[in-house]
Amino acid sequence: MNWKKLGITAGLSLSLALAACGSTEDDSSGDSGDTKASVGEQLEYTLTGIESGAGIMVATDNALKDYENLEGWEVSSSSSAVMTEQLGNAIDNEEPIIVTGWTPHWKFAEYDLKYLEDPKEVYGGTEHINTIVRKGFEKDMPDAAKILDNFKWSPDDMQSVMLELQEGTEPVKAAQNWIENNQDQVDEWTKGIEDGSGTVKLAYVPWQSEISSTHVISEVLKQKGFETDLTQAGIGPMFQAIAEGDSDAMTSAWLPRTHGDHYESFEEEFVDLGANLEGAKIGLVVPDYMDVESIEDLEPKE
Ligand code: PBE
Repeated sequence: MNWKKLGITAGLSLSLALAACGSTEDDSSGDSGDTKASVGEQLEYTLTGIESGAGIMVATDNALKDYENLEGWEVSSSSSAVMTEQLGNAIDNEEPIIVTGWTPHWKFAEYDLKYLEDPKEVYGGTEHINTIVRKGFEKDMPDAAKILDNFKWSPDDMQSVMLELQEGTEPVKAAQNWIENNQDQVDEWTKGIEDGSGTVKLAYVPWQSEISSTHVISEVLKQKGFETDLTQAGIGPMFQAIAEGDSDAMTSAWLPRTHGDHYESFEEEFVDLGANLEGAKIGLVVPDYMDVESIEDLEPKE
């Protein structure tokens, strides 16, 4: 089956596939004594992906090409929500699963997980998340631009907002809660800046990480008298909106690898204000109980 072609149902039916796979394992162990199905066999050679178009999915396609031992493997595409649901189900049953994962993410607060080593560095090393604004924004709205430029937080900060979103708190409320608990840090971002006016147009991809950063900076701008207008877009269209001046700013450029392609295709057409978060990461993530340490430990499909 070609998982890549299927939408969200692919993610849902994967659990059925896994269940079916479990029983195959039982049958075969009956035949061959204590021979255990390999991780690849148990997973039907499928990595659990997220939305196609995400940087991590592009990197995963590269991993499938670059690692010879991943011959015959595929990545399912569904959504981040389905991925985390499947991860949770697998962990409840102590079953194997390999997901496309990233940091910051609440799953690391919730479960014992590990990144598979990536000796070919297909997923890059440590990443940073940058704030990017349209050309002319700093001139048009210097105070708002200064706040965006000062915005800097840690993976733990972002993870805590993501966890609240996952627990069902509305994004605006989750952002307000974080600000309330971190007012000193926020005061540093707005230090010396007069109350402003006007609307700041923020673009973001509706991933929890981006929902978190965008709502936090939006609430901070609102505290300083600005209005904000939040638009959701895909990652490519988001870069394009900034490049064409339709949006003022975004806080979600994962670099250098994850969104490097988009960054390069619009380079020179926006202003990069630098990192708002250091220590991000993407890769293949598995539960700690799995006996796999490196992408190279996985076996090719027979
Ligand atoms: N993510 C979350 C995105 C960026 C933010 C890692 C899923 C991506 O892969 O493009």
